[in-house]
Amino acid sequence: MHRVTKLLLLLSVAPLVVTAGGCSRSAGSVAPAPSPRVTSATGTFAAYAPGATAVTYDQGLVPAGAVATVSITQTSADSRVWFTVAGLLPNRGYGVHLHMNPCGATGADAGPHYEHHRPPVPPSAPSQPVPTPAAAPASSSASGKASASAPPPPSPANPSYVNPQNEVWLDITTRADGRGSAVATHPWTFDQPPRSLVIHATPTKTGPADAGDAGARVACLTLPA
Ligand SMILES: [Cu+2]
Repeated sequence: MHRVTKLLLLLSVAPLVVTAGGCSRSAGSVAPAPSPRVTSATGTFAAYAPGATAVTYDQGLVPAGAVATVSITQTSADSRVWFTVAGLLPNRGYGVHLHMNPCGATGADAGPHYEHHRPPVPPSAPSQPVPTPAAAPASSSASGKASASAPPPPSPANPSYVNPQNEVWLDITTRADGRGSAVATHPWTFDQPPRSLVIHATPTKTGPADAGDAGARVACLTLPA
């Protein structure tokens, strides 16, 4: 009986204590949402010079004087990249991506694509047409072509990793006036800062063997660190 009484007492007091501690200044003190972080760069393309922000490597495709702007906005949970350009060839497709390194004397200096660390689960692709051995009955492991259990490793041309969900692709088709723009949004933020935007000669491919390939790097805009 004693124990029961004590227990009841405790139970009836505990909520009071919690309430008393928890209700201080609760009204009107909603934590302000963190303001989005914005990184942006604008540049006028010209032949390479040390320290240049915007470099054209092929003035036939990205004429000197073309102007590009990129703006990256990140909240705590997602990101949005906006790209606009003027002064390119009219009615033409270009591949555009964020890359890891600042621009340099050659297109290669921009390094690889920015690739998000946590690749999305490969889409449950309509199972790759498994070559059905025409008449050969159960050739077991003889075909040697990998049991389907292991996930595909990341590779420069693996569409499971090199895709616009896992990287930042901003391909454009210019209008008749040579302007173009693109927006890419992702449900993640950058775990490393991309340092450049690269314009390629052709639209980005997505095939199993050539995912991410967009031809020559014809121009580059350096982003601030
Ligand atoms: Cu690229």
